[in-house]
Amino acid sequence: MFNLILFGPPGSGKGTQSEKLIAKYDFKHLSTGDLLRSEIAHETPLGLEAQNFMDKGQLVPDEVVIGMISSALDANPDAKGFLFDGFPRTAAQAEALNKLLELKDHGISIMLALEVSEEELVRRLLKRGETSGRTDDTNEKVIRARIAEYHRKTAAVADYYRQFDKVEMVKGEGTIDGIFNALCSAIDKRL
Ligand code: B4P
Repeated sequence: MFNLILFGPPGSGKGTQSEKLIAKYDFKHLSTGDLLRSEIAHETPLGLEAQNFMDKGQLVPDEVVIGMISSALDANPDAKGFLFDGFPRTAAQAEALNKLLELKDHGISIMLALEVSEEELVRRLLKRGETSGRTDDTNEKVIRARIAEYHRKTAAVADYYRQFDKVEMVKGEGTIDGIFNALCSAIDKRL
């Protein structure tokens, strides 16, 4: 089983590149952002709780996202590998993921970390906000809060995987296809 984490700040292209990677490698895509937005769209109690955090640019509580990932892993017993997109985002989520994968005798094969400057992130997310209908993309203050939350709680998650030599940094600025090719080369070296 090949399990990949696509990592990076908000707007770094995780969702964009995930779509291309799952088409090429047949990973099962698990995006906590997409799972949360689906709960919001269905107006479930979990979705209503999550929306409060997302609208402020804050991370949703760990127990909520860990529960979602645990159910998604159980629901896909035959997957050849998972692409985790936007998860783990805290040290507690990284530890929980480790335990969940250990139960299946597996681990993380590689973390691909996209690097993008803050001004480019803000520019991309504001642009997406013009058409996406995502409330967390329309307000620059909320976008900057998401980036600050990334530096406060998420960036250090890469250090956790670095100690096991699992991290490959990839420049996340340039053409979408150029970035995709760089991600594929890093994967192919470890497949
Ligand atoms: P996510 O849904 O994970 O999304 P994101 O970080 O905003 O964006 P992503 O990096 O996927 O960017 P994309 O490819 O779309 O998170 C949203 C919220 O959900 C979080 O703030 C948090 O509240 C909550 N959440 C999710 N997971 C959580 C967790 N594990 N724990 C707690 N809370 C959690 O790209 C952005 C834009 O850039 C797009 O418009 C795209 O077209 C454009 N773009 C992409 N690549 C480009 C390129 N090379 N050049 C130019 N533009 C590009």
